[in-house]
Order: sequence, then structure tokens, then C-alpha cells
Amino acid sequence: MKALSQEHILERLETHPSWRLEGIWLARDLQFEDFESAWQFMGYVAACAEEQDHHPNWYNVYSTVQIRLSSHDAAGVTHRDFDLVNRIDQYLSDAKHTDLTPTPIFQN
Ligand code: H2B
Repeated sequence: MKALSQEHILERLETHPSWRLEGIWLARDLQFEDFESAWQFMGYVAACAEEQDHHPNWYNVYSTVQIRLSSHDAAGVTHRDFDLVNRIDQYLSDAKHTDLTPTPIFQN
């Protein structure tokens, strides 16, 4: 599958305003109430990823989860990433969370 153009990605992101384009990644930084809620969210995303055979890069510290979605085989963002974004947004529409300001991964 071919990577989408930046123009196409930015257009699609208009309906997903909590996500941003960061290089070849669709990025979002989340905070939940506690580790259990973060882990529950990660369990949901992991199940989606297995079902779709498309997996997130992510980083978890206690109640925060930083997600970076890209299609490694296309070296960019494809429709598969937006499929996962849709399912993540669907979960979050019904789960207590806050969006953090864009945060670099591995920040001390
Ligand atoms: N996930 C992501 N994000 N990109 C891929 O290219 C990818 C994947 N490839 N999950 C899949 C697994 C591939 O390695 C397996 C063999 O289908």
C-alpha cells in the first residue's frame, strides 16, 4: 500500500483534530486516570492491531500513552493508519482521558 500524500493526510486529519502529523507519524499523547485505565486502552488497541495486522508504536508511562502510527512497509501514513485512528477515536469517545500538549517521547 502506498503512503498517502501530506496534503491528503492533512485533509483527513480535519475530521480527527486530536491527531497531528509528525514526520511520517500520526501522533497523539494521552493521559488516563491511572495505569489501569491506560492499560485497558492499550489492551483495546492491541486487539484492534492484531485483528488488522497493523500495529502502533507507543510509549507508556503510568497513566500516559503516546501513540505514533505509521505503516512501516510504506515508510509513511496509509489508510491502515486511519483505520486504526478511527477505532481509537471510537474508544476514546466513551473513555475518560485528556489530550496532552505534544510531548516528545523519552522525555525525562
Ligand atoms: N504494523 C505497521 N504499523 N506497519 C507495518 O508495516 C506492519 C505492521 N506490518 N504490522 C505487518 C505487521 C507485517 O510485519 C506482518 C508480517 O504482516
